[in-house]
Amino acid sequence: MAMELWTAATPNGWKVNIMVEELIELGIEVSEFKVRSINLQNGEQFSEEFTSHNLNQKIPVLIDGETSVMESCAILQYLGEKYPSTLLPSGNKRWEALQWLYWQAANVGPIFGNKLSYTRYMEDVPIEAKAHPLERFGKEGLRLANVLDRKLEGRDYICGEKISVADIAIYPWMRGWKWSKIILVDCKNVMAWIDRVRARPAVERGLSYGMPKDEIDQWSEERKKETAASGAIIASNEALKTDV
Ligand SMILES: N[C@@H](CCC(=O)N[C@@H](CS)C(=O)NCC(=O)O)C(=O)O
Repeated sequence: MAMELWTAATPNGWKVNIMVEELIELGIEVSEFKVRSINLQNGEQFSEEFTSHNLNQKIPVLIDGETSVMESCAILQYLGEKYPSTLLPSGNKRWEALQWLYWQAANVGPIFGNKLSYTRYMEDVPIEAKAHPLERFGKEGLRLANVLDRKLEGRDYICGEKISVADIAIYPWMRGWKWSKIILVDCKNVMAWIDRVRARPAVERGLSYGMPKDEIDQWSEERKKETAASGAIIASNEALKTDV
C-alpha cells in the first residue's frame, strides 16, 4: 500500500523528502510514496481531515496504512526502522545518530525557527518589542552551530563517514542560516558540511520538492515575499489556536 506524506516546502518538510531520496539512492525499494502538498497559508493544517492524522496540526505527517506519524524526526526514525540501512545505523552508532536526531528536534528546529520568525516574519513589530528574543535565539542558534562545528571536526558527517538521519534532520535548518540571519561563516566545519551534504544527488532531489530547480539555493524576491507573508500569518497571535 502506498505511503502518503502530507507536507510543504519548509525545512521540516524537506527532511522527509531527503530521507526517502537517500533510501532510494541506497537501492532500497521504498513502497510507493504519494506526496500531498498542504497549503499552510490557507490553514489546511487545521482541517478536520488533517487533524485526524495529526492532532498537533503541523506538517509533516506520514501515513502508512493504519499508522500516522507526526514530528519530522519521528518520521525519519520510522522510515529508518522500516527500511534498515546506514541512515539509521545499528549498535553504538545508532545511539550516536539518535541523540543528534533528538538534539535537532529539541534545539536546532525550535531555536532556528524562532530566530527566523522574529527576523523575517515579524517585520511590523517594533524592534524594542523583539530585541530580547532576537538576541536570545540568535546567540543560542550560534552556540548550537558551534556545538555542531566541534562534532564535525575531522569527520565528513555527524556519525563519521556516512550520512545518517542526524545530518538529514539538521541540514535543512543550518543551510538556511542567511534566511534566519544566524551567521555561520566562522563555523568552518559546518560550512564545509553544508556544501558536502548539498552536493549529494538525493539531497538535491529532496530539496526540489515544491521548489523550481533554479530556486533551490537562491529564492526569487517574489518567493521571499510570499514566504514572509505566509510566515507572518503563522507567527501572528491571531493564528494561534488553543482549541484543537
Ligand atoms: N517539531 C515539528 C515542527 C513542525 C512544524 O512546525 N511545521 C511547520 C512548518 S515547518 C508548520 O506546519 N506550521 C504550521 C503552523 O504552525 O500552523 C516537526 O519537526 O515536525
